Amino acid sequence: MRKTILINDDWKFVKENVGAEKVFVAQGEKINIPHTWNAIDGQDGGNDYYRGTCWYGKTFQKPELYSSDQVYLEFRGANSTAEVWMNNTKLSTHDGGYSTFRVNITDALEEENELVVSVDNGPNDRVYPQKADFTFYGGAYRDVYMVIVSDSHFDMDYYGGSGLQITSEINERTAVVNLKSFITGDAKAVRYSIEGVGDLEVPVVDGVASGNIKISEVHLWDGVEDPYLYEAKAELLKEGNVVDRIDSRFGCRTFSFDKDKGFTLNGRPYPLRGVSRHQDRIGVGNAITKEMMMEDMEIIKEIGANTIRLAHYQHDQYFYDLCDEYGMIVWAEIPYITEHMPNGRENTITQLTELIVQNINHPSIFCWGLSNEISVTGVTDDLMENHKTLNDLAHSLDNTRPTTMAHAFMLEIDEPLVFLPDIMSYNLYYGWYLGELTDNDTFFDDFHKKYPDKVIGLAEYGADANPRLQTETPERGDYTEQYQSVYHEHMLNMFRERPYLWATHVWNMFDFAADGRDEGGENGINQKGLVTFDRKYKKDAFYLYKAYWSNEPFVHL
Ligand code: GCB
Repeated sequence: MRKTILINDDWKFVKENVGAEKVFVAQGEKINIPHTWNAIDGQDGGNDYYRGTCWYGKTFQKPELYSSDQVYLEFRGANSTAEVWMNNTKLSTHDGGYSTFRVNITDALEEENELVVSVDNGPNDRVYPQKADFTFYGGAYRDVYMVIVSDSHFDMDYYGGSGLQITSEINERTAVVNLKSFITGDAKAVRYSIEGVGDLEVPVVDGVASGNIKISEVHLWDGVEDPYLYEAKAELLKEGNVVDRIDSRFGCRTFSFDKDKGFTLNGRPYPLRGVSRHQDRIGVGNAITKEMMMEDMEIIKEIGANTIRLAHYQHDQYFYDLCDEYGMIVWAEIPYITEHMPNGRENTITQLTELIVQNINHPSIFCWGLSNEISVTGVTDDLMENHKTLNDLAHSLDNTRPTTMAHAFMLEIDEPLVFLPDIMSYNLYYGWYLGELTDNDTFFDDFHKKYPDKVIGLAEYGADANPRLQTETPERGDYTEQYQSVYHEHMLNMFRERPYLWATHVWNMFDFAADGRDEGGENGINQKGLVTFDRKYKKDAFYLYKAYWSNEPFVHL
């Protein structure tokens, strides 16, 4: 039976590129994971934070195993390239700093083991992201697990997917739930069950087991009002015994993106008004805890948002879980951002595959984001081809959700790239970086007039505000809380008259580190958050949104 052991504690860390064999000799600093080496220097401005290779090491005794057991290490996120070594043998390399990856260490195990992991956040031309307005904190900054399974098991190599994929089709009050697993080894059958509904045994054919369970009178997953989750279980059977088991939650819902009504959920218009989230926070960078994630979610709930764009990369599994539980409508995306790199095509493909395969069961996810502002340095044939590949890939891995993109304002609305994804959005900053606030209105009016049949949304909009800067005469570019509020009040009123927008996402819920910045009285921080980087101070614009979005009466003292 599967055993999952958290192995975050008691690692050694060396902040220089010493090489695998020297990590323990060098007597590294004792640390626990989650860990980043840029917690401070990635947040202090100057764009001079350490980007390179550092080393993590850990010794451990061989766990108790049956002879045919398989042992995997599971890293939930190491930014951005990780190499895993066991007892001086390199076992694998993973490119991409925000997705889960697994390594089979079974054959390398000895009685006493030295596990060594190099993590590199240095620049290169093949792994995304390389250029963007946020700090690329290096490190093994999410949980690490050891997973022990018997030789027959639900697939651990399937891009780090859970080995169980759940989709549902809903007709009237009945849902037909498809459960599908990928299996390693020679087990012959899988028993699926949905708690409170029923179960079903199916054979394994060519490494795949698939079956449908019907739910009559389905309880829908219905957004923030009623995010109902079902519990599914898959048991792998060999000679009558259960040899592996995985659990997954899922939700049943229908939705559409309509050119006139915007987003509809379970048959009714469901206006999406929301925020974007970067994961990092002051002092710890991206090495955040579950409590911090929960705090973020509570703040997002308090403001009354019903959708989150999880920018600009794959977020922690725990955060997607929270989105399921809180009923958030999620835009999930890969960090294919700012500048297309011809040598990075392969990486966009693996990152998108990992995003989708690892997250396909989350009912909160409603679209897959292919890229962000990728056209700022021009739309080349190579970029276009790559997007076609990604768009097709997303459809082939998941035919239940649309693809989307966040376009830069300078991408002409007639460019073929605009309409490449199923639904699309623009990032607009009129009234902040350039132009007038009313240019936002005009942009959408012109677009809608020209393309009334196309579904469009607003993926980003915002203005920086430093709470230490206050004024009675707010003006664009002054970094005051007052201007931030003027800006957002205009946008809120603009949305009211344009119900066709499929979603709007404030940039950003929280201030975040962008070490290249030095402006508005702060170093290294993008201050477009409605809440400060330490989550301690809610800016005036936070309360503005709360007044517009939340049903609760409140007094802001
Ligand atoms: C954008 C980017 C985002 C930046 C934001 C800004 O369009 O997509 O990553 O942080 O603008 O604040 O300038």
